[in-house]
Amino acid sequence: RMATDNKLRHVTSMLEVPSGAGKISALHAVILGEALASEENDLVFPSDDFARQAHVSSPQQYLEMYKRSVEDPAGFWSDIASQFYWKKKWDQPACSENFDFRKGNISIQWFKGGLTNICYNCLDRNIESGNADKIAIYWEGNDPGFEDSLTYSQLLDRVCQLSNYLEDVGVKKGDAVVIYLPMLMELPIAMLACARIGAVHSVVFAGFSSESLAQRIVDCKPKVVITCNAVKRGAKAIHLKDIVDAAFAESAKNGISVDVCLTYENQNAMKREGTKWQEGRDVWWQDFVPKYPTTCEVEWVDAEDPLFLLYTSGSTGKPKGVLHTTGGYMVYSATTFKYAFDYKPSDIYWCTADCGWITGHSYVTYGPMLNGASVVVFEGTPTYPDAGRCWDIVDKFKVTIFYTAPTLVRSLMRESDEHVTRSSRKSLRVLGSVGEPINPSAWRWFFNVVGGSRCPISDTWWQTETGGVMITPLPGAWPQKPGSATFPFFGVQPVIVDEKGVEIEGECSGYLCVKSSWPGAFRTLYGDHERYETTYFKPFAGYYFTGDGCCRDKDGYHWLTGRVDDVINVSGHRIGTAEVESALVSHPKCAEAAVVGVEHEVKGQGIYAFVTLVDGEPYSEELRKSLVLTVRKQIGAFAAPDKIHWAPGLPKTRSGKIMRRILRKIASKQLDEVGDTSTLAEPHVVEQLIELADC
Ligand code: 6R9
Repeated sequence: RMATDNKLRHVTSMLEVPSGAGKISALHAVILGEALASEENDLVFPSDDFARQAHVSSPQQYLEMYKRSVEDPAGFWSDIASQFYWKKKWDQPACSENFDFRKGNISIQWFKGGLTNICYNCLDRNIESGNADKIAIYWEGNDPGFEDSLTYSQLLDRVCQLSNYLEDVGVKKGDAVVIYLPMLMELPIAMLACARIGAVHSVVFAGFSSESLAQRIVDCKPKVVITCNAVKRGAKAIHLKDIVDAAFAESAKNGISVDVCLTYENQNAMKREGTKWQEGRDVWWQDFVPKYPTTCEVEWVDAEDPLFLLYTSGSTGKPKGVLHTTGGYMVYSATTFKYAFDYKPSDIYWCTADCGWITGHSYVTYGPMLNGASVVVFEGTPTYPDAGRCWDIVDKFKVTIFYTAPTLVRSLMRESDEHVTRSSRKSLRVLGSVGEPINPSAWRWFFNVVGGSRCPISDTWWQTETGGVMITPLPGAWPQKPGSATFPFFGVQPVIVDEKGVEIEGECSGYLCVKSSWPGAFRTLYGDHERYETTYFKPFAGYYFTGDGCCRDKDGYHWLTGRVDDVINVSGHRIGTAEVESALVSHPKCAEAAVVGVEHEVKGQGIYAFVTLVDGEPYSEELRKSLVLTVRKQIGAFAAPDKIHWAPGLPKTRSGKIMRRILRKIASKQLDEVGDTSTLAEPHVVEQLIELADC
């Protein structure tokens, strides 16, 4: 401990803190050491052994790199980008941006004019540098004993066959392809195959309902949808193809039809016999794809050509198609992967996220494969057959880096520690957390019980929109505080602003914004640049607004406090309250609905719905079930309300706006904090709601 304190003080005297580079002044506090020492008990230091071998092994080294990254972003990122293969180098400045809507349209460009291909950089480039026989994917099925693996060269063969097939059925550069698959190896294969030919993939999480899938199909109009017949989740088999068929029927009502539905026969879950089939549109993957050649020309694309679309929830009902482009995303996902997890070529890396979410894009597929990593892909659920499954998998593959979500940590924490301690886990060296704030008690359990008190935890804060990690500890560089995402990644300039959009310095709390672009930033919302500007750049002029609240403590550490908009975070899944409300009101017996998030022990937040029924309809358990079912059907099981609160009326202002602040207090039973209700159109509804709380 003493040694580290001295190290921090020593850094102080050596480091010249530049003025003007905003964030560095906040970091300055940390370097001063005194502030840190006052919270000694809350700090967790990396071991000297870990720090010694880390890519970034001291605050000083971090600060030197960070300083350059914000003072000369183009130079910093160009040096890193040069490590990738470019068919042609960018001929314009590496970065151009307008972050201020008052000066014109928001635009972000990185490496414009450069020609590259992310699939080539993931596969061909690693194979050429001697990794042909290195395992790219270790696949672990839902049921223990089902497993598979692919080396980098085998993966390239599979990807090329699919690329050739897609080209053969008419998919061209810029065309959208929807992928609706569980965590089979075919999922990353399909992503990479699209990227190889310049097609834009849009992966839809296979837990989404047919209606959600249809909504996305209608929005991006794919030529091809890639799916499988069925998947096993725990002991249950789910017919995915039926869901896709229902989505096609729904899309057709909106005049959108899909030419080809490429269906993988997932024999581990179910044989193909009995699958509903539409000749001419539906095609079995196994009958065609393997017949294609295992080499396929690369489509060289501009750095600013789109790579993928990923729909995410916002504060209005319609999901937003977040668009990422190629060059910047490639450089950013690879670099954040390397540093946030201190990745080394000998690591075996496992991220439990599904490729249906951004974490699976950046940290199952692209980031790791750009680094030539061996990645574990797990099809199943972490508690099947029992709560020790994750640690069995860690021991089986000798996983060294394990990246997961706080909700999983909390759910496993409730089970007996024996599920953990029956395994060795000695291969582990770095742990990671993402998706929501990790509460200090879960952090400590993860650190002590899972990581044997020896593995730093990278609590990575970021978003679908940011493409990669934005605020994270670099393991080995900083002493950690359980529950804090710590400091910004290279090139990221987070600021905290007040409600007027004025930057607040030092110890403070407010709205988290970002001041300038980073290569992994999303470039637009598909088909709706105006909504992009309105949602993210207009709330606080001159900044990207994240939608999150954040505190910065006296040492400059960042503590994320959750969403400040109408988005709730259930088990790390983003759900717009408006989406759930519109599903509820589509029920013939529901007149009105208002949804808020409430604290939930395992999920982080639970969904709490206030429902007003159409005139005269009596409450019943049956009706409650049917409302919940409607949400499951329209969005997916993960969005099902935890609680339906019958509401004869909702608290509204005289102008008709629902007062969610009051609903949140009622939902969390903080009745003495309901506050002033005199501005309500009908103040008595609050009492009614309180009376009905336990019905
Ligand atoms: C990567 C991902 C983004 C929202 C984000 C924030 C929350 C994510 C977090 C975190 C605290 C962390 N969030 N990581 N909050 N600490 N380490 O999750 O993307 O699904 O778009 O969600 O998740 O609220 O705004 P996405």
